[in-house]
Amino acid sequence: RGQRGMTIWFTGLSASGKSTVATALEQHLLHLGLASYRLDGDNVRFGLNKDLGFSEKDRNENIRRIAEVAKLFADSSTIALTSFISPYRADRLVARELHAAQQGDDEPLPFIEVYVEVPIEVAEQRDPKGLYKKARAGEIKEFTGISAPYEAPENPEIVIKTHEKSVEECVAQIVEWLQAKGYI
Ligand code: GGZ
Repeated sequence: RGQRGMTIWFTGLSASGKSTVATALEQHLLHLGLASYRLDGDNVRFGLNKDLGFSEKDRNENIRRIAEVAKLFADSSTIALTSFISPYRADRLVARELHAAQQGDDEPLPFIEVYVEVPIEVAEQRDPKGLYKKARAGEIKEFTGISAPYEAPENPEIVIKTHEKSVEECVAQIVEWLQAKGYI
């Protein structure tokens, strides 16, 4: 049978390395001949979700729409890679259940949660866009990890630590997991 679609859902703090690892993983999968597509702030928050901000309600809706779109990609036999903070456990569960409830196929669409775990001190030290600094100064309200919550996953399929391993090692860890499960 042909390629299996699925969603690989990255979650973690701002500057944890979600997009960096997702981008490298996408390249790796494409080189293996696997159709992959990455959804991130750059192609979603400025388009489909440009009406949404960072209140709890808006983040709920942001994640709900992203989950629906990822499911469509997965249903089209593509590997959807999402890199959003997705700070609320309940929202990630909604995304997971949406994939599990997939109708019409013989199997549910795999949903693989990848927790990009770094201490907040590391993310704040990196601060590539100066957002933590602004959040500390009160110039950005409701900033995840500073003045808004991040609910760490309790049972993610994969945990990667970008402060302990290189991007290549993190990609290899995910690829090995996918191969061991027979997903790729
Ligand atoms: C968190 C914010 C905020 C606030 C702007 N809190 O590091 P970045 O810049 O490139 O990634 C962050 C991105 C988070 O958007 P998401 O769609 O991933 O968030 S969520 O899943 O919670 O809906 C950060 C920037 O947007 N950013 N304001 N207040 N991150």
